This record gives sequence, structure tokens and C-alpha cells, in this order.
Amino acid sequence: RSIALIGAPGDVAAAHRGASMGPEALRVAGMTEALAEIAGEVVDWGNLTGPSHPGHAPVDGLRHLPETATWCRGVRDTVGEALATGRIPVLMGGDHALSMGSLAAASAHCRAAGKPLRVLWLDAHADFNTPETSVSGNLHGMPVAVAAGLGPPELTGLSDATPMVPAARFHQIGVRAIDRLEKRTVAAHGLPVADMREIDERSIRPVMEEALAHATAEGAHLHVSFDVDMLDSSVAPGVGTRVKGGPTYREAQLCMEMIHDTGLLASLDVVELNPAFDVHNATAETAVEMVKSLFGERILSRRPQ
Ligand code: DIR
Ligand code: MN
Ligand code: MN
Ligand code: MN
Repeated sequence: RSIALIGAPGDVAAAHRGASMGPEALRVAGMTEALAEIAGEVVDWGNLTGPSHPGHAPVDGLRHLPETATWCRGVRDTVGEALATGRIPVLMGGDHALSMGSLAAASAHCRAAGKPLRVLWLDAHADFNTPETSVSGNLHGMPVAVAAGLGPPELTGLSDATPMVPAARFHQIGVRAIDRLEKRTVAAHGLPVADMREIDERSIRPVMEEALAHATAEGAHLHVSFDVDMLDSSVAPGVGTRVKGGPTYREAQLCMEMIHDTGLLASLDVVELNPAFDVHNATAETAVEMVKSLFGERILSRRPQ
């Protein structure tokens, strides 16, 4: 299947400015060429446009709500167009709030096609804050909650379905930073999270097997939302919120290769890359290397043991 690369240079929902430079940094790191070589047909649809960062304080616990909603509508419509024409959309962010747009699109696409949707959320954070629990008021800390139906109607209403993606259809990998009140919401809604302790104790392979089991059994549409800060901060310094203690380069590569092995990857977000914090674009290059594995690059062409 052909891939549509979609740039979304929006940073209105993040604490630090600069994720708006993400799409171009990923292109400079060779995203288009890498996908063309591994996956076949790739078309770069260019960048969406939207509001720039207003620099306002939160209003009722939310910063830049109208601007975020505008960006997400653009993402939803363009990702939806890619899915409707049989392509695999690869959204290059931009901050992680933009995933509300791609989830709305994937949700609508799956409902129309009668396909189950599963979401793999690769992130240092659970992104399950609400205006009531958030310390920062930043919407990039809330997309999973919004998808699960918690949050302002301007965002939950991005989708005709409420919730657009029930909490139980997510599986989170790599989480190691959850706010105090956010933790309670995660527990109350039964959000499936494989945190770093679980990965430490069980190792990455069985954790990933479990995370992918439902999708495999259902033959689901698998949406992968890759927040680059999932990677250990020593491997990926070029993000707005660095968190130590994450998956190593090799562990993350194994995650990506195991996702590819399912043959179910149907839509992808690569978000939260912030070139303002990067060192010679190394984090963008690492992100492209991860995406290569997601689309099937192997060291040797042997099947897993
Ligand atoms: C924090 C940080 N939990 C917040 N979230 C981030 O502001 O809600 N998500 N960085 O990716
Ligand atoms: Mn994160
Ligand atoms: Mn973030
Ligand atoms: Mn995130």
C-alpha cells in the first residue's frame, strides 16, 4: 500500500515551542527516501497550515483550545482523505495533541469499513490528563483522554462517535511519567498501560506480544502513535519533555520490528520531535530509523524465533 506523508507543523498544544519544526527535520533526516526504499510508493503531501503559537495562559485549565481544535480538524480531514484513498497516512508532527485528529479519522474510517481499531501509544507519558487533573494545561498531555471521551466538547466533538476510541482499545508502551491526579484517571478508566517497571521485569518482547495480541486476533486496523519522547532521553534529546529511564535504542527497535511483523500497521503518527532541543538532527535521524523498522527494515531477512 502507498504511503501519504503529511506534515503538521503545529506546536500550540505543547509547553515548549519548536515541535513546529518537526516535519522539516524528519524530511532532512531522510524520511521520504527511507520509506520509498523500504515500503515502495510514498507521496509527500506537504505541510498543513494552522495557527502559530499565541503564547497565552490556560483558560479554564486549557491552553490554546481553539487553536488546537483548528489544527486537529485539518489533521483529521487530511488523514481521513489518505485512509479513504487506500493509503497509509504517516503524520509528521508537531505536538501530540494533533493525534486527536488522526484518531478521529482512524475511528471514522474503521466504523465505515466495519473494522476494529486498536491503538498502540508509544510514549513516556500516558497523555490521559483532563482540564481537572492537568498541572500544565497543555493539550498535548490530553489526547488519549479526549479520544476516550474525557475533555472539552470542542475536542471530543472532532469525531461523530463518542468516545472516538474507548480507553480499552489503547495499549501504552514505555510510560514512566504520569501526573499525580492523572494516575487516578488512568486507574478509574482501566487504561491498558505497560509502564517501564513492567518492561524492566518482563522484558520488551513478552510485553509487546501482549500489547499486539488483541489486534492480531481481531485483524484490526492498527494505529501507532509514536511520541519520540518514548525513547530514553539519552537516545532522543530532541523533544520538549525529556524523561530518563526509557527503552534503549535496541529495545525500541524490537518494538518497531514486532509491530511490522503483525502486518496490521494502517496509520502512524510521529510526533513531539523538537529540533530546538536536538543535537545535529540526531533525534530526527533516530526517529527515521525507528520508522524504517516499522515498515519492515531488517538486519537480516530472517523471521523471528
Ligand atoms: C505532562 C507532560 N503530563 C502534561 N505531558 C507530556 O503537561 O500533561 N506529554 N509531555 O507528552
Ligand atoms: Mn510524551
Ligand atoms: Mn509530550
Ligand atoms: Mn505524548
